[in-house]
Amino acid sequence: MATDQQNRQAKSRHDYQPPAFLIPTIDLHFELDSAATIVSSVMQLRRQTAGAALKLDGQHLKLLQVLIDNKQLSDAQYDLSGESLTIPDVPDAFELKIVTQIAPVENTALEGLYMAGNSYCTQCEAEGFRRISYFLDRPDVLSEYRVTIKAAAASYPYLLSNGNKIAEHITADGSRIVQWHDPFPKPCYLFALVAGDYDLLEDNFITASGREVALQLFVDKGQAHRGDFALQALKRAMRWDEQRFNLEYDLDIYMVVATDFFNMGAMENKGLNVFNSKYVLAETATATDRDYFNIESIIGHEYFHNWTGNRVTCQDWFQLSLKEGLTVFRDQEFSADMGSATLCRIDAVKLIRTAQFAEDASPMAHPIRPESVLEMNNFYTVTVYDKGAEVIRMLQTILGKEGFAQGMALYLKRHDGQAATCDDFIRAMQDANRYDLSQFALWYSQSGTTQLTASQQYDAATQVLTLTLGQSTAATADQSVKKALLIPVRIELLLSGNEKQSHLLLLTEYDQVFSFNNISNEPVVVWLEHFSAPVKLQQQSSDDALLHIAAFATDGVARWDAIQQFWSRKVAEVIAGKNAQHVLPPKLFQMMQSWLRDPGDDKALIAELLSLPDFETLAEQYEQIPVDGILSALEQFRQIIADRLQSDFVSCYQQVPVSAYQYDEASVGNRRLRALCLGYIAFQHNSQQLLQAHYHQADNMSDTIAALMASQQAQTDTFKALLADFSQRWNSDVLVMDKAFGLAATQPSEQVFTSIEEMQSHPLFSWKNPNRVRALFSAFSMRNPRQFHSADGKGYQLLQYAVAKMDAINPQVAARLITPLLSWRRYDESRQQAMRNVLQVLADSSSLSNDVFEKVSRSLS
Ligand code: 0A1
Ligand code: ZN
Repeated sequence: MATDQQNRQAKSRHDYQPPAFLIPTIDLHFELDSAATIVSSVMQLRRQTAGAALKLDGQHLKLLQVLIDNKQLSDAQYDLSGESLTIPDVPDAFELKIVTQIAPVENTALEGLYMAGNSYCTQCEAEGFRRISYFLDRPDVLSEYRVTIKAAAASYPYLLSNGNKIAEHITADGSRIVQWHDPFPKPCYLFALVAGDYDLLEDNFITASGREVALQLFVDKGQAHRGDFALQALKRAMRWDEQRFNLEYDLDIYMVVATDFFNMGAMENKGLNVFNSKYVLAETATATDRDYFNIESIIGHEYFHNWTGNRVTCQDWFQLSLKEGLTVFRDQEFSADMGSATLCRIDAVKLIRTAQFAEDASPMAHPIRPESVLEMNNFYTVTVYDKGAEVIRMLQTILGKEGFAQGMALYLKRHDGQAATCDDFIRAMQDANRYDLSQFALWYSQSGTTQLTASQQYDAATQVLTLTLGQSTAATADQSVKKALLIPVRIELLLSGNEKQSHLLLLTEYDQVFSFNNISNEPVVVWLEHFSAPVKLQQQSSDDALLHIAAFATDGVARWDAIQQFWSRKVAEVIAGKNAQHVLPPKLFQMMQSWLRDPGDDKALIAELLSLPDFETLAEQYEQIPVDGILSALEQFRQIIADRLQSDFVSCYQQVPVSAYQYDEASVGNRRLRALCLGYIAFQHNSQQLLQAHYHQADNMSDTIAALMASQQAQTDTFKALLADFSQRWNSDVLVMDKAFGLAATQPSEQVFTSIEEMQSHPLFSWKNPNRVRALFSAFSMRNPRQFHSADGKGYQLLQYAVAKMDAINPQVAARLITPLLSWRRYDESRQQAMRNVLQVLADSSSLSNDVFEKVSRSLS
């Protein structure tokens, strides 16, 4: 590791100390200027800890003035070393005024106040407020905010901040001055400011208790026609939270701003959400079904944070899952109620089985409540968010929907207006239900993926069924000793003659036996129905039993799961040297054929049942990932299926109804199944015409993308022509060009390297925009296993180039980009070498950010 002068000090959860001072009110003044914004902050402070000096956080700030109770301090009265402002001698209660100057135009990290094109925008979570002014930048310091913004009136018609607008006027010299007041005390990470010229969409919502809330959606000029879906989704989310959890919105206005410059998906700032525009803007011609789904779910997510995150926030950042796991769970429940619950669940399960299991097996493994953090931005992870949501879901499974809702109500009542902990949440659930959750709480402190082993024994004479469950969790990079967890295992028994039984088993020991009497015949057991716990399942069932489950289980997720497990077994057999043709039983094809011939109403599920598992899911079944073996097995199976069921794919494709675009469950299912068929048909030599027709006849982006992806995956000549046409047609629309970048970057052929090179000089590509960089490079490293893992190491070098370049611009995005390289130990000797080499090059660089440093150093140690 290069010697570094920086102060890189990881923090531990156990070192938490309450703040030495509180800041009940803050009055902020902004004079906006892209190169020299003046921020003046007037705060009331109250001492909590006797004798303590006042130490405020600050980064990249030019300090102009410090005053205590209106008296200016001399340089000798404070210390500005490191990234803080320390004032040793302060009274117990006083007014502190701080004036700083910042340069939004130089802020390419997009944390704090930055320029998003011609607009000003902020992002303060997790620790961005310290780039705006000196402050106690921690979530347990809650203040009431008054904000005044001044900017040139003509260029900035909208000057926005949290809460209610209380005044607006234009001065004689043409400045606009707007004042905001947020009555709800909040931590500074929820502060937001936006200034710009936008198109505005307006609507309103009447809450259950009859209050009217103004809804305002701000989008870039010319984009108003793409805003309606998000606005409607917001209203659905508001209604849903009232109905499901009895939670009403609390301010008179709710604003959403869409920006193309954003590090993440969106941000729940009180009353003023900021969204990555790809999660707001949609119209039939530009947005896929997946885009519509994401918009609804993220609009819901940010809205639901108003209670789980804002009204009750986190004591410290180690508690992040308190708001994120819970809010992801809430948005998943919302999405399930709005569309296909089965498909939502399948999506969530895929994410856990790919990215989350991979994270558990990586040097960055951590519990949903991390113990040690160098750079907080590195812990907005799939573990904290999505495994966190699984943990909440298990609570609901154990306590029941009603019991869970009571726990939620108690939690919100107890902690409204406070900064709480994960333990507070568990305690509320426990108290509301009089249920001992002490063992369950281990899910918060234990990292790693638990292996569940399941077997069955049936005694025909006594009619007793005995089920045996076992759990074990291997040591992870961060933790060696693992205890037995409380694991809710939902099962279904498929008996003869269509008889079925459902049970919930609570596994509390390492090994446990469950007996069932009066079972008239040996059932097929569906284990872990609906993925009732985020674990890896090893079951002793036969191939036949898996196919039986795929055909007959009640739960669609369980059906899909069974066939996924079936394929993963078959892939393993081929890797072990068996012939791909021979390992597939005729029964499999009969079943697939019957689905294609009579797909019924749930066509989206049928499309999932007919899909092979993806590379990333299969990879997680292996400690050492056999890259070439998995890819080759998948390719063989895909060709075999395409050949064997060729005519069925064609007739199903022709029979699925096509109608003018609508985003609803049935039409989404139709498009998905047609796209699935097209994907297999593309592997026939004579498919070119159909691919072209699908592309040219498409009246919506889902169908367009389906044609592009099918021709891309089958490596047809058509792909090049279609992508050229597509890029030409949309060459001035960034939102769609991101899809073109993604398609270029996921080509399975070596051509990908040239394409990525070319796309970097596209007029719309910019290293300063995270969406562009992710569209090209994350797509390549995370969705193009064939070329990313190219045996000559070219893929790794390309990613290293992108990470190094990005780290100087936007460390947070750079650190996310590097993820696939961290797990180098899981590949074969020569790939290990190639990956380690590029990591070492990064480690040797003298100017690494904390973000990238934390990951590279954990990976190489
Ligand atoms: N709290 C937001 C996600 C978010 C986190 C960090 C950010 O910048 C570092 C931005 C957004 C959410 O869960 O939606
Ligand atoms: Zn969130």
